[in-house]
Amino acid sequence: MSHAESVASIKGTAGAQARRRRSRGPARYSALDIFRRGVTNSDWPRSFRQHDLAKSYDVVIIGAGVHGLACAYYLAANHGITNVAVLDKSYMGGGGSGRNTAIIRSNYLTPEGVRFYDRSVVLYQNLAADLNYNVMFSQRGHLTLAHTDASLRTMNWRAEVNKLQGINSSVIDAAEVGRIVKYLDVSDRPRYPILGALYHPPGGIIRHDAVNWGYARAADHLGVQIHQQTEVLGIETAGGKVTGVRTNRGAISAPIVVNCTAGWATTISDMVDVKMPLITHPLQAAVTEPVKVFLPSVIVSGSLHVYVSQTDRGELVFGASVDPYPSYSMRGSLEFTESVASHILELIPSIGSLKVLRQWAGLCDMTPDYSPIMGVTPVDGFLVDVGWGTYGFKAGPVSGEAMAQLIATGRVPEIISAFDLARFADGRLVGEKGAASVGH
Ligand code: PYC
Repeated sequence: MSHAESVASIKGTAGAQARRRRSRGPARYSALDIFRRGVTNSDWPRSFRQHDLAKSYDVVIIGAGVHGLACAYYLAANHGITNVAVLDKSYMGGGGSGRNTAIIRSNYLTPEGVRFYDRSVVLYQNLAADLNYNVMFSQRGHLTLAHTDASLRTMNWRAEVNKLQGINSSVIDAAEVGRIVKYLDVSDRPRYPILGALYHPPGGIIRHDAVNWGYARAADHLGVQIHQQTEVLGIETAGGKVTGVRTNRGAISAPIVVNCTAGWATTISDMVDVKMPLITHPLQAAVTEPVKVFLPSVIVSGSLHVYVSQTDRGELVFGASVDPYPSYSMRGSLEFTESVASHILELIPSIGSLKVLRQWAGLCDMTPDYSPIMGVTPVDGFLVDVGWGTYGFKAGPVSGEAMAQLIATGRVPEIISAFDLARFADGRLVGEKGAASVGH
């Protein structure tokens, strides 16, 4: 069966049942229920169930991060395809989806990128209602500071591309930056004074774990199976088509397998001999003790290699560039802490006595053009949603929606058509390096 034939046979089966389930939605609780469970801390229902591995599924998704979970959710919710397994060799949301700094924005550099990430912003805006789960999306604004004429030029370029796509972004001067964020040093004292910024009011932050939990719960409710601790050891093919996967818990037959991993994207794609132009770098982050909320916006400085936002609990969350060497380490380093601390104090000198509580790293698969690799591959039925670099979490909803549409219809949706694997051979790169939150 080709991908198109698999699609036709899958769609015939579970559609009506899924639509009936969706209309009821996951369980809702009365205020009394929530109070009783909160006080006794018992009897909370599981967000998603455990299952024995079935012998076959219509779709197997590798990677239970936001991309894999969103793909499974939209397959079930939008297309009635529910015989879906999401496999993860570790635990749900334990990779980049639980390690990122939860920044959402669509102020990219290319029209393709802007349109794509903006669809994600729209889906994030409605996500709490869609999933019946509070994902705490706070559109508090996003400022990308410019400290040089060259970066001001890039900010102007991004603002113009954004405006042409109907996205709210503009360049503001240092005085306006100072009015928005009172604690920023906008004087000419620092080594690299702030000259202006790209201001993007729809940008903001979200509770990343809640997004993962919400998608997992809603997908489970619609009949998707999430299998943790289930490692894919091999992908079976016959005559150039996918037929299933081998896991540490047994073999599964499936006509469609989707690679939604980060860090292991090449390991999985190598199983079917599909080569991916990816290099994996760790990206570190850190969080401070909580203090009274004082930072109204996300702040990014490409030149100083630092970004910061404040969570609703009051912690400051910091990040920087990816580590300068390829590695699979997910540990923090002293070099990172020192460099983030020195740069952030140039921007906000008053936080000098705050204590850093934790630091960690996630793995970023960097492509040559900083855009993802999405869609079909030369192996029929083997699809990819990989190569997210430092942009993965913000793209979760739109990627899931588009990949689900591709699986259900057999046609590549326009919104991801520029991100195909073939572009590297054809020389059609979609250069998004200039929209990286910090220089890499
Ligand atoms: O692209 O906004 C971003 C980002 C922040 C942290 C990593 N990437």
